[in-house]
Amino acid sequence: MSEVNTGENAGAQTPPAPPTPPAPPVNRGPDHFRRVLAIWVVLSIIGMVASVFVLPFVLPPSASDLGSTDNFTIILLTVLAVPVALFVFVFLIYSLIAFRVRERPTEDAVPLKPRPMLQVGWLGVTSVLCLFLIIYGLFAFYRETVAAPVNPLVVQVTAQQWTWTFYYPQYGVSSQGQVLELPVNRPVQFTVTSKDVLHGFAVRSLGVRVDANPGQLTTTSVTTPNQIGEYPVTCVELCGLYHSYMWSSLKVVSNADFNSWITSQGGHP
Ligand SMILES: [Cu+2]
Repeated sequence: MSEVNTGENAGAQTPPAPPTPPAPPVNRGPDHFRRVLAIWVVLSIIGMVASVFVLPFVLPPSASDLGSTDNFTIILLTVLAVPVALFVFVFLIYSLIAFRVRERPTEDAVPLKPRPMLQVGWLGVTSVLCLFLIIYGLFAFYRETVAAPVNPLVVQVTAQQWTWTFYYPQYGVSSQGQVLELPVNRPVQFTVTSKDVLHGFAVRSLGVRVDANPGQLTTTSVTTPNQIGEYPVTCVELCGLYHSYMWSSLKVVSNADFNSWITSQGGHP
Protein backbone atom coordinates (compact mmCIF):
# COMPACT_ATOMS: atom_id res chain seq x y z
CA MET A 1 0.00 0.00 0.00
CA SER A 2 2.62 2.55 1.06
CA GLU A 3 5.45 3.44 -1.30
CA VAL A 4 8.98 2.79 -0.12
CA ASN A 5 10.96 5.92 -0.73
CA THR A 6 14.66 5.70 -0.09
CA GLY A 7 17.57 7.97 -0.97
CA GLU A 8 18.30 11.57 -0.34
CA ASN A 9 14.84 12.78 -1.37
CA ALA A 10 13.19 10.56 1.20
CA GLY A 11 10.51 12.48 2.98
CA ALA A 12 10.58 15.40 0.52
CA GLN A 13 7.32 16.37 -1.15
CA THR A 14 7.53 15.79 -4.92
CA PRO A 15 4.94 17.56 -7.02
CA PRO A 16 2.64 15.12 -8.87
CA ALA A 17 3.44 14.70 -12.54
CA PRO A 18 0.99 16.53 -14.79
CA PRO A 19 -1.44 14.15 -16.52
CA THR A 20 -0.34 13.31 -20.06
CA PRO A 21 -2.79 14.55 -22.64
CA PRO A 22 -4.53 11.78 -24.65
CA ALA A 23 -2.78 11.02 -27.94
CA PRO A 24 -4.60 12.44 -30.95
CA PRO A 25 -6.44 9.73 -32.94
CA VAL A 26 -4.27 8.42 -35.75
CA ASN A 27 -6.02 7.51 -38.95
CA ARG A 28 -4.28 4.25 -39.77
CA GLY A 29 -6.71 3.19 -42.50
CA PRO A 30 -7.63 -0.45 -42.97
CA ASP A 31 -5.21 -3.04 -41.63
CA HIS A 32 -4.07 -4.25 -45.02
CA PHE A 33 -1.70 -6.89 -43.71
CA ARG A 34 -4.32 -8.65 -41.59
CA ARG A 35 -6.86 -8.40 -44.38
CA VAL A 36 -4.61 -9.88 -47.06
CA LEU A 37 -3.43 -12.56 -44.64
CA ALA A 38 -7.05 -13.55 -43.95
CA ILE A 39 -7.82 -13.74 -47.69
CA TRP A 40 -4.70 -15.85 -48.21
CA VAL A 41 -5.53 -18.28 -45.39
CA VAL A 42 -9.15 -18.75 -46.52
CA LEU A 43 -8.24 -19.24 -50.20
CA SER A 44 -5.39 -21.58 -49.28
CA ILE A 45 -7.66 -23.80 -47.21
CA ILE A 46 -10.25 -23.89 -50.00
CA GLY A 47 -7.56 -24.68 -52.61
CA MET A 48 -5.90 -27.40 -50.53
CA VAL A 49 -9.19 -29.13 -49.71
CA ALA A 50 -10.28 -28.88 -53.36
CA SER A 51 -6.98 -30.42 -54.50
CA VAL A 52 -7.43 -33.40 -52.20
CA PHE A 53 -10.99 -34.08 -53.35
CA VAL A 54 -10.87 -33.13 -57.04
CA LEU A 55 -7.46 -34.46 -58.18
CA PRO A 56 -8.25 -38.18 -57.65
CA PHE A 57 -11.03 -37.80 -60.25
CA VAL A 58 -8.74 -36.01 -62.72
CA LEU A 59 -5.64 -38.20 -62.46
CA PRO A 60 -5.40 -41.41 -64.51
CA PRO A 61 -6.21 -44.55 -62.50
CA SER A 62 -3.24 -46.21 -60.88
CA ALA A 63 -2.72 -49.95 -61.31
CA SER A 64 0.54 -50.49 -59.41
CA ASP A 65 2.50 -49.42 -56.36
CA LEU A 66 4.54 -46.94 -58.41
CA GLY A 67 1.37 -45.63 -60.07
CA SER A 68 -0.16 -44.98 -56.65
CA THR A 69 3.03 -43.22 -55.54
CA ASP A 70 2.85 -41.05 -58.69
CA ASN A 71 -0.73 -40.01 -57.98
CA PHE A 72 -0.09 -39.45 -54.27
CA THR A 73 2.98 -37.34 -55.08
CA ILE A 74 1.03 -35.17 -57.51
CA ILE A 75 -1.70 -34.57 -54.90
CA LEU A 76 0.86 -33.87 -52.17
CA LEU A 77 2.89 -31.43 -54.28
CA THR A 78 -0.27 -29.64 -55.39
CA VAL A 79 -1.45 -29.27 -51.79
CA LEU A 80 1.97 -27.87 -50.85
CA ALA A 81 2.11 -25.58 -53.87
CA VAL A 82 -1.34 -24.04 -53.42
CA PRO A 83 -0.49 -21.83 -50.39
CA VAL A 84 2.89 -20.86 -51.87
CA ALA A 85 1.38 -19.80 -55.20
CA LEU A 86 -1.55 -18.06 -53.53
CA PHE A 87 0.83 -16.20 -51.23
CA VAL A 88 2.33 -14.54 -54.28
CA PHE A 89 -0.90 -14.02 -56.25
CA VAL A 90 -3.08 -12.79 -53.37
CA PHE A 91 -0.49 -10.26 -52.18
CA LEU A 92 0.13 -9.12 -55.74
CA ILE A 93 -3.51 -8.73 -56.77
CA TYR A 94 -4.49 -7.15 -53.44
CA SER A 95 -1.66 -4.62 -53.75
CA LEU A 96 -2.61 -3.79 -57.33
CA ILE A 97 -6.16 -3.02 -56.20
CA ALA A 98 -5.63 -1.48 -52.74
CA PHE A 99 -2.59 0.68 -53.47
CA ARG A 100 -3.51 1.75 -56.95
CA VAL A 101 -2.52 5.34 -57.74
CA ARG A 102 -4.87 6.80 -60.30
CA GLU A 103 -2.82 9.86 -61.17
CA ARG A 104 0.82 10.18 -61.88
CA PRO A 105 2.50 10.58 -58.45
CA THR A 106 4.35 13.85 -57.84
CA GLU A 107 6.32 12.64 -54.86
CA ASP A 108 8.60 9.74 -54.21
CA ALA A 109 7.05 6.80 -52.45
CA VAL A 110 7.86 6.05 -48.84
CA PRO A 111 11.20 4.25 -48.84
CA LEU A 112 11.09 0.54 -48.05
CA LYS A 113 12.45 -0.44 -44.68
CA PRO A 114 14.36 -3.65 -44.30
CA ARG A 115 12.39 -6.27 -42.42
CA PRO A 116 14.84 -8.95 -41.37
CA MET A 117 12.21 -11.20 -39.80
CA LEU A 118 10.20 -11.22 -43.02
CA GLN A 119 13.24 -12.33 -44.99
CA VAL A 120 14.25 -14.90 -42.40
CA GLY A 121 10.68 -16.24 -42.34
CA TRP A 122 10.44 -16.47 -46.14
CA LEU A 123 13.81 -18.21 -46.39
CA GLY A 124 12.90 -20.49 -43.50
CA VAL A 125 9.57 -21.62 -44.92
CA THR A 126 10.97 -22.23 -48.43
CA SER A 127 14.00 -24.06 -46.99
CA VAL A 128 11.77 -26.36 -44.95
CA LEU A 129 9.65 -27.08 -48.04
CA CYS A 130 12.74 -27.84 -50.15
CA LEU A 131 14.22 -30.05 -47.44
CA PHE A 132 10.95 -31.96 -47.20
CA LEU A 133 10.93 -32.52 -50.98
CA ILE A 134 14.53 -33.77 -50.96
CA ILE A 135 13.85 -36.24 -48.13
CA TYR A 136 10.58 -37.36 -49.74
CA GLY A 137 12.39 -37.93 -53.05
CA LEU A 138 15.22 -39.84 -51.39
CA PHE A 139 12.74 -42.15 -49.67
CA ALA A 140 10.98 -42.81 -52.99
CA PHE A 141 14.36 -43.40 -54.65
CA TYR A 142 15.32 -45.85 -51.89
CA ARG A 143 12.06 -47.76 -52.29
CA GLU A 144 12.50 -47.99 -56.06
CA THR A 145 16.16 -49.03 -56.02
CA VAL A 146 17.58 -50.59 -52.83
CA ALA A 147 14.28 -51.95 -51.50
CA ALA A 148 12.90 -53.01 -54.91
CA PRO A 149 11.49 -56.56 -55.19
CA VAL A 150 14.03 -59.06 -56.49
CA ASN A 151 13.64 -61.56 -59.34
CA PRO A 152 10.93 -59.69 -61.24
CA LEU A 153 9.22 -60.73 -64.45
CA VAL A 154 11.27 -59.15 -67.26
CA VAL A 155 9.68 -57.67 -70.36
CA GLN A 156 11.87 -56.41 -73.19
CA VAL A 157 10.17 -53.50 -74.89
CA THR A 158 11.24 -52.54 -78.40
CA ALA A 159 9.91 -49.39 -80.00
CA GLN A 160 9.89 -48.73 -83.71
CA GLN A 161 7.98 -46.38 -85.96
CA TRP A 162 5.12 -46.77 -84.95
CA THR A 163 4.56 -49.82 -82.87
CA TRP A 164 5.66 -51.67 -79.73
CA THR A 165 7.03 -55.19 -79.38
CA PHE A 166 6.97 -56.97 -76.03
CA TYR A 167 9.31 -59.93 -75.55
CA TYR A 168 9.28 -62.13 -72.43
CA PRO A 169 12.80 -63.66 -72.19
CA GLN A 170 11.90 -65.90 -69.22
CA TYR A 171 9.25 -67.59 -71.40
CA GLY A 172 10.90 -67.13 -74.78
CA VAL A 173 7.82 -65.53 -76.34
CA SER A 174 6.84 -62.26 -77.91
CA SER A 175 3.38 -60.84 -77.51
CA GLN A 176 1.45 -61.20 -80.73
CA GLY A 177 -0.81 -58.27 -81.40
CA GLN A 178 1.39 -55.79 -79.53
CA VAL A 179 -0.54 -56.17 -76.28
CA LEU A 180 1.39 -55.97 -73.04
CA GLU A 181 0.02 -58.75 -70.83
CA LEU A 182 1.04 -58.85 -67.15
CA PRO A 183 0.03 -60.99 -64.17
CA VAL A 184 -1.39 -59.16 -61.17
CA ASN A 185 0.69 -58.86 -57.97
CA ARG A 186 3.90 -59.99 -59.64
CA PRO A 187 6.81 -57.51 -59.80
CA VAL A 188 7.79 -56.60 -63.34
CA GLN A 189 10.73 -54.76 -64.86
CA PHE A 190 11.04 -53.39 -68.37
CA THR A 191 14.20 -53.15 -70.47
CA VAL A 192 13.49 -50.64 -73.17
CA THR A 193 15.15 -49.93 -76.50
CA SER A 194 14.34 -48.65 -79.97
CA LYS A 195 15.00 -49.89 -83.47
CA ASP A 196 15.03 -46.54 -85.22
CA VAL A 197 14.47 -43.15 -83.57
CA LEU A 198 13.89 -41.84 -80.05
CA HIS A 199 10.59 -43.01 -78.57
CA GLY A 200 9.17 -42.74 -75.07
CA PHE A 201 7.70 -45.79 -73.36
CA ALA A 202 5.00 -44.74 -70.91
CA VAL A 203 2.52 -46.80 -68.93
CA ARG A 204 1.11 -44.11 -66.71
CA SER A 205 -1.01 -46.46 -64.62
CA LEU A 206 2.09 -48.47 -63.68
CA GLY A 207 4.14 -45.36 -62.92
CA VAL A 208 6.56 -46.20 -65.75
CA ARG A 209 7.92 -43.66 -68.21
CA VAL A 210 11.33 -43.88 -69.87
CA ASP A 211 13.00 -42.96 -73.14
CA ALA A 212 13.48 -45.69 -75.73
CA ASN A 213 16.88 -44.99 -77.29
CA PRO A 214 18.24 -46.74 -80.38
CA GLY A 215 21.28 -48.88 -79.58
CA GLN A 216 20.78 -48.62 -75.84
CA LEU A 217 18.95 -50.70 -73.23
CA THR A 218 17.28 -48.72 -70.47
CA THR A 219 16.03 -50.58 -67.43
CA THR A 220 13.04 -49.22 -65.51
CA SER A 221 12.28 -49.49 -61.83
CA VAL A 222 10.52 -52.63 -60.70
CA THR A 223 6.79 -52.06 -60.45
CA THR A 224 4.06 -54.39 -59.21
CA PRO A 225 0.65 -54.27 -60.95
CA ASN A 226 -2.07 -54.54 -58.34
CA GLN A 227 -5.31 -53.94 -60.26
CA ILE A 228 -6.73 -56.26 -62.89
CA GLY A 229 -7.84 -54.22 -65.90
CA GLU A 230 -6.87 -52.63 -69.20
CA TYR A 231 -4.69 -49.53 -69.38
CA PRO A 232 -3.07 -47.48 -72.17
CA VAL A 233 0.56 -47.81 -73.25
CA THR A 234 1.70 -44.70 -75.09
CA CYS A 235 4.69 -43.19 -76.84
CA VAL A 236 5.58 -39.89 -75.20
CA GLU A 237 8.37 -38.73 -77.50
CA LEU A 238 7.53 -37.11 -80.82
CA CYS A 239 8.83 -39.84 -83.13
CA GLY A 240 7.49 -39.08 -86.55
CA LEU A 241 4.36 -38.78 -88.64
CA TYR A 242 2.24 -41.38 -86.81
CA HIS A 243 3.54 -40.72 -83.31
CA SER A 244 0.07 -40.02 -82.00
CA TYR A 245 -1.11 -43.45 -83.20
CA MET A 246 1.74 -45.24 -81.42
CA TRP A 247 -0.22 -46.59 -78.54
CA SER A 248 -0.99 -50.03 -77.30
CA SER A 249 -2.72 -51.53 -74.31
CA LEU A 250 -1.68 -53.17 -71.09
CA LYS A 251 -3.81 -56.01 -69.76
CA VAL A 252 -3.30 -56.87 -66.11
CA VAL A 253 -4.76 -60.36 -65.63
CA SER A 254 -4.85 -63.09 -62.99
CA ASN A 255 -1.91 -65.48 -62.68
CA ALA A 256 -3.86 -68.35 -64.27
CA ASP A 257 -4.95 -66.16 -67.17
CA PHE A 258 -1.36 -65.04 -67.69
CA ASN A 259 -0.11 -68.63 -67.79
CA SER A 260 -2.71 -69.65 -70.36
CA TRP A 261 -1.90 -66.52 -72.38
CA ILE A 262 1.81 -67.46 -72.38
CA THR A 263 0.81 -70.92 -73.70
CA SER A 264 -1.36 -69.35 -76.37
CA GLN A 265 1.61 -67.26 -77.53
CA GLY A 266 3.73 -70.41 -77.92
CA GLY A 267 5.62 -70.32 -74.61
CA HIS A 268 5.81 -72.60 -71.56
CA PRO A 269 4.58 -71.16 -68.25
CU1 LIG B 1 7.22 -43.32 -80.76
